[in-house]
Amino acid sequence: MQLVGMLDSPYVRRVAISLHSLNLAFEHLPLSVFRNMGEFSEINPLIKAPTLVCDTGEVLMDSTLILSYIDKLAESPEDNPADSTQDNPLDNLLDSPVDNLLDSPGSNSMSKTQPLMPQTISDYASALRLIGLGLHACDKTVQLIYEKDLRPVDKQHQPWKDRVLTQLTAAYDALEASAAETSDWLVGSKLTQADITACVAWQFTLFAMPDVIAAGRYPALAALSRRAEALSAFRQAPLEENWQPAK
Ligand SMILES: N[C@@H](CCC(=O)N[C@@H](CS)C(=O)NCC(=O)O)C(=O)O
Repeated sequence: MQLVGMLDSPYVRRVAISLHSLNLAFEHLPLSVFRNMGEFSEINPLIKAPTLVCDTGEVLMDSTLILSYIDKLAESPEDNPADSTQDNPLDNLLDSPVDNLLDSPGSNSMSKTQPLMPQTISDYASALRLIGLGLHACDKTVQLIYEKDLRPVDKQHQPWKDRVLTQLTAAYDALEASAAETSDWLVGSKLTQADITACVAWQFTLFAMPDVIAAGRYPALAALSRRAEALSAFRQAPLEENWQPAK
């Protein structure tokens, strides 16, 4: 299985972290949708990151669809031998928050994986809501980047940027409220896709558009992000080389 795309894309990074958390073996091809268009389009002519090339040859797009595939894959271990070179996902999922801060690449006593989506319908709905907020924050940050970097200055439209910023802030306000309600992970006592997506979004915005969000207004989200970024699954998928998560 190959994951195509750079980890400075939050959509690629949430997939990579999920694959590490689920202990699924994959090859990462860090191709840029801008700088490596030719090579990318040979794999996926739509040039969309993330792209996942399945072992069956099927080419998938869209992080949420890819995650739905890999959740299914993790449920069928006979189809997908766990990668023995990777960390035990239970390090991430079952340890206490304090232990999670201490987990180190190298522990490796894989027995079984925990799904990244909660099992009960109410927790499942809570996770979907939070994932929606995190994805919205990613989408709005990307819109601001494209407006700033791709559109000529004289074509930029301030009312549009203001609208996008309002939407971005609303997403982080809602995530902060949810993070402040729990002293554990966002949904229950185990890391879920809600935590992965929210924390990936948060670091992406701070990295790509550091001036648009008043980070100090989001202490609970920042604390959640610190715990998440300390996990081996997150550390194995840094946003870029030598990158350090914002505190
Ligand atoms: N909803 C998609 C968004 C993916 C996305 O927008 N990826 C960006 C990279 S961050 C991309 O491929 N941009 C190139 C383009 O859209 O032309 C997902 O969740 O995967």
